[in-house]
Amino acid sequence: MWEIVEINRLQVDGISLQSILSGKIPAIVIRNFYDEKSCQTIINRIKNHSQNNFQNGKLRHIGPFLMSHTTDKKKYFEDAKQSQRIFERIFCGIKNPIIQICDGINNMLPDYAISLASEFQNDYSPAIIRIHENGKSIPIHKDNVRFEGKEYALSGIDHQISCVLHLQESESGGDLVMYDKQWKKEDEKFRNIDFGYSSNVIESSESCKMSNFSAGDLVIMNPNYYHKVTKITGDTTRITLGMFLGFYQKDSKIVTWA
Ligand SMILES: O=C(O)CCC(=O)C(=O)O
Repeated sequence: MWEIVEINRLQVDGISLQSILSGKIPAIVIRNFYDEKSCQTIINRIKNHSQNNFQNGKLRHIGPFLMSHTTDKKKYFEDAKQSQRIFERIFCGIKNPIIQICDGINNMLPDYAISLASEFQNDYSPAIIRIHENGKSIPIHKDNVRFEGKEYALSGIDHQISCVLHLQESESGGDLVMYDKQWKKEDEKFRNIDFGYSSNVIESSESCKMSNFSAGDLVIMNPNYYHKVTKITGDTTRITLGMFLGFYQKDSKIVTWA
């Protein structure tokens, strides 16, 4: 059975990460990875960061996403710089979740050095906070900077892993579905015009669904496997912090970005 593995913080090891990279398991969920009270502090600060836009549903994310800037590097790096200052304010005086995720990964792979990705002295964006409101879903897609990010030096990584920290849950929906199928170039014929892929791409592939997330849970997955997030319902927005890890095997180096 291809199933998401739930572990606690003490059980994490390099083997589990290897299993994600090889596709043996779709994802790991680390329960209570980040403390709930700090999640609440972050949510309150996000609301204050842009009160009007939060209330009228216009604030969709904080921090740029490289995949939305594949042909506009200049803007991506400008926005990335600005996002670092915003994150500093949001995480001021509490444990920075980005650092906590990096420390957690470093504990799993102590032989690797981990740092924020940079290119010609430009730092990449360290993370993206996503605010998903009622009715929002994320269609079937994959994330693969080696293919999508050809303009960026980062596209030279060997492997990519995705980390999603849950900060607030919606009343219902917002489930993560993962398919036992890796993206390959021939699949581009199934690509939608705007974003994601037609469901034909995962036809007859085994899938698994994770639906009971709580604030503070961390999901680690191989984003080259097709995945989607089901429709969110209810008045409470689903808020997550996402970041990627890129592995340079030969140099035992991990870089992070969003
Ligand atoms: O929010 C999630 O659970 C997954 C987000 C996602 O699809 C991604 O990071 O590629």
